Amino acid sequence: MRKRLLAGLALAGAIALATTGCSGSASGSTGSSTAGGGGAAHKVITVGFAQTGSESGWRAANTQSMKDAFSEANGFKLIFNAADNKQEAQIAAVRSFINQGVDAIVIAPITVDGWDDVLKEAKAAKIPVILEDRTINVSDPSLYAAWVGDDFKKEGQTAGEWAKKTATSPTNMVVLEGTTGSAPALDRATGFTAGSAGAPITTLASQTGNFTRADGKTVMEGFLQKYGNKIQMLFAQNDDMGLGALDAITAAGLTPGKDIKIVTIDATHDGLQALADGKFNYVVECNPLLGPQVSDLVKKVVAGQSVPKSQVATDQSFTQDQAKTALPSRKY
Ligand code: GYE
Repeated sequence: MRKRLLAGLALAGAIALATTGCSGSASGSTGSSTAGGGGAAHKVITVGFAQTGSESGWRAANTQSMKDAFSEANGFKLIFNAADNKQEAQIAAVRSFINQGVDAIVIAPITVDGWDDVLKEAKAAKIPVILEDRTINVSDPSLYAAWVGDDFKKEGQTAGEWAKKTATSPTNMVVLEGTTGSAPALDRATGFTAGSAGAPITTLASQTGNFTRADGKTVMEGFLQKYGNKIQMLFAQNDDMGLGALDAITAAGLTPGKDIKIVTIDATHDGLQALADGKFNYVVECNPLLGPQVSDLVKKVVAGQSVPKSQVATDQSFTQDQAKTALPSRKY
């Protein structure tokens, strides 16, 4: 009963927004929290969060940031699901949130494609969807209210520019790619190509390591078996795969950071430690602490307020010396 009434209010709110031109939250529900002030009690906002999985240090920091932001003390009830990086499992989690009648759904989409159907179902149920971290390809952008995340293409470009500066003579490179079909894997590759354009770099091999240490190690072992000491540079699309590769490189009798120059993306604590220790050569940051921004968006969308369609976090990059300075106060 109550749910239906709320849905009705949501529809009225959506129409009102549409007619006033605030299309940013057209799919927003207005029924879940009372207006601020006036002493009225605020209703708890129930949020289903479909996380990718637990593949990396970045992901652990992102999950923690989201759990902290969507706390009971902040007025939320969080239903958390981690999909082990399986798209079908993530879509099933979103469907279950819809069936539970949550007030809002947050998704960190594993891959860019395949979202249309379930997002249409959420829209039909008048449940707003907010995307965090990764982006998606979707037929109709009004299927989600907002996205907040990092600029993966720029991260790749920064890594590529470093590679170009470093490759002063012909250089053989291998690449450890992230999850196939994910926005960061696609965009970091595009960005790297743009940033390193014109450099005398030959890519010997490029393969997915699924953003994990274990696969980074296994795939790097394969690269080393095939190409041995021909490999002079490694671009790992995240820290964890680079960290896994360190084991393989050392086991092959080579010195990481010297025989093989390494650039990674994320700048987690472990990644910056490897950089400070001279095992990595350059690390580009990707900020995982998105929880406060996402929870703010959810509150506004649920209250029927208009929100920016996309918000991009700012990232920096680190040399070995800069890592030494940054490490003591690094939060993740
Ligand atoms: O770089 C990687 C993680 O989507 C930006 O996913 C995120 C990526 C991050 O597993 O470590």
